[in-house]
Amino acid sequence: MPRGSEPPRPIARPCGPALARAVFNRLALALTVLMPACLGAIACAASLAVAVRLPDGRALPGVVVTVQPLDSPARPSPPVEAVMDQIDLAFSPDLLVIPVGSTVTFPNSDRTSHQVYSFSPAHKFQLPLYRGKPRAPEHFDRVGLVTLGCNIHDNMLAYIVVTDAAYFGRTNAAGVWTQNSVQRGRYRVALWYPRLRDGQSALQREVTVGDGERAEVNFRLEKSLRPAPLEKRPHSWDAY
Ligand SMILES: [Cu+2]
Repeated sequence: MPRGSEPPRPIARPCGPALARAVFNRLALALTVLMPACLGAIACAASLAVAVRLPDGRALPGVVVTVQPLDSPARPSPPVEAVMDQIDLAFSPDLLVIPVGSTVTFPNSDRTSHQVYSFSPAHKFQLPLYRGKPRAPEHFDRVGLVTLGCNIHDNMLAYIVVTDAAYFGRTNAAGVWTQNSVQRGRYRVALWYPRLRDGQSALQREVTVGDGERAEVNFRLEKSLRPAPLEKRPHSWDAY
């Protein structure tokens, strides 16, 4: 019989156990192909650790750490939707670090009304006297420090750090902040904390992160902390 006249053969389509085996084999093949690339990427991933200590050597928790690339344009993190509540006549939390372009909602969980405001150039606003949930979140589209207060209660104080940093966070109880999967390159590491007295230059440091290495930056403050602004009020900026 000429080849062209062979009767059409049914196409074999695996099903049941055969289908499971076929899927498994394909996954195994994909993993075999991809694994060397993944291992390479993991091997190349670098980490950055930033430690902050007081002049007497004690660790300082809660410090805001921002990391900006020096060899490339800013790479801000994606915006987030954050919440800053008002509980027992205090902002909660009273320190937020958010990527530029983020929004913050200011619910009021107290029985009394609050009137939240900011005179900071990075975001001036005032919410009308309210309880419960305000109408719309505030949009923070400029980099900078925003200091918040309440027109009714002078002891209410909070900070929002709006940043376009590639990486950011806060130091933990050991005074250390660590970022994994850092791209290689030169960076400027900067610190912010409400009670710092050191000058700007002492609070910044350049660091070069190479492939696969753990880079470390150690800050030892030169000056002791200024007194907490509202010493007797609850606050959380020491937390992390
Ligand atoms: Cu208030």
